[in-house]
Parts: sequence; C-alpha cells; structure tokens
Amino acid sequence: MDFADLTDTPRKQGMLGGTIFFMLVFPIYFGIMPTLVADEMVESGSTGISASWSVSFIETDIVQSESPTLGDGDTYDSFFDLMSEENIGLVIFELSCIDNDEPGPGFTDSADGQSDISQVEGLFEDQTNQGDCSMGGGFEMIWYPTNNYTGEDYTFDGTEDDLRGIWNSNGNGLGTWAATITANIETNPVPVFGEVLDSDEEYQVTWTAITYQLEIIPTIDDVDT
Ligand SMILES: [Ca+2]
Ligand SMILES: [Ca+2]
Repeated sequence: MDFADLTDTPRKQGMLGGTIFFMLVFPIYFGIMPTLVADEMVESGSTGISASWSVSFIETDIVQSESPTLGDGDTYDSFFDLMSEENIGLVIFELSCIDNDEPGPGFTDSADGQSDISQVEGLFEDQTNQGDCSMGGGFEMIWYPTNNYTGEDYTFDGTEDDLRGIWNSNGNGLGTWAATITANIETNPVPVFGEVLDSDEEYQVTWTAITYQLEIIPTIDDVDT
C-alpha cells in the first residue's frame, strides 16, 4: 500500500486528514492539560488533583441536659433525638452526680448506665458503664459517627475527593439515642438521730453531639520552582 492507495477516494482522504489531525492535536492537548488543571485547582479547588491541604473543622455542639432525682433502684430512660444537616463527629452521653448527703467519706451513691442504639442510623455498639458520685465521679459513653474524629487541625496530602471521603459521617448517628440509668443509693444503715440521711440522688444527664463542617484550603508552598 502506497500513499496513493490511502488517498484515491474523497472518503479515504477525509479519514487520513482526520487521523493526521488527531496525531497532531492529542500531544498538544495532553501537553497543555496539566497546566490548565493546575491553574484551575488553585483558583477553584478541583476535586481529582493530588495536593497538600490545610484541614480544619468548624464545630457546632448540640446539647441536651436533664436532672432526674432517683431513689435506690430507680431507673430513668433518657432519649436524645439527633437531627442535623452537618456531619457528626462524636456523640457523648455523660452522667455526673455528687453525693453530699452524708458527712465524710463512705456510703457514696452511684449509677449504672446502659445504652440503646437501636433507633440510630449506622453500625454502633451498645455500651454500659458505671460510676460513683464522688468528686470527679460519674461516667461517659462515647460513639464516633465519623471514624477517628478528634476535631484537630492537620495537613493532608492527596485529592480533595479522598479528603472529603474521610471526613463525612454519611448520615451515621442520626436518629434517637437512648440510655437507661439505674440509681444505687448507699447510706448508713444505722439511722442518725432517728433519721435516714440519704434516700435519693440528683443525677445530671447530658447528651452532646459534636457536629462539624469541613474547612479545607489548598496549600501551594510545596510547588516545584
Ligand atoms: Ca449516699
Ligand atoms: Ca444521695
């Protein structure tokens, strides 16, 4: 096949012209594209380009508190309806109490806690915990709708898609969180002056959801010069 065979009809001439056109244009196209994309990334934050990013979190807390007073063996069910447009970093159940009904040490009240995550979106495990009502007592139960969330600023190297994939709770944690506490009241079995000194305790129950918006800024200080 010589050149004449390739060009002996208008159709073949057209095909050859198209082939030559792409042979010329593609190297130019791919030669220019990286430059165009790099410019666009700096201007608008493109999604597929690997870069270095300054990552921070703008947090908003959603808090619910209750203060039930319970006698020995009483239980209290607490419900926390969590709805948010934001990503959810953490959900914390905290119980605190300070038993000062008897003078001096001993006979300190306490509480047991048991969660119920059956009405929450996502794969979470129920937890139990317990704590006494001494100074600094009480207990917490913590869940992570966003894996490993701490809220700490850091620097990320990679694509924006990867970065946004890491910091996304994907609807996990929405729904109704629930926990039941059971009061354990301790007091001196020998009445003092005919009185039982302690028959109940006021428990402080607090739910906190830490929600966040991701704030990312491309940094260009490592661009080759
Ligand atoms: Ca007590
Ligand atoms: Ca008490």
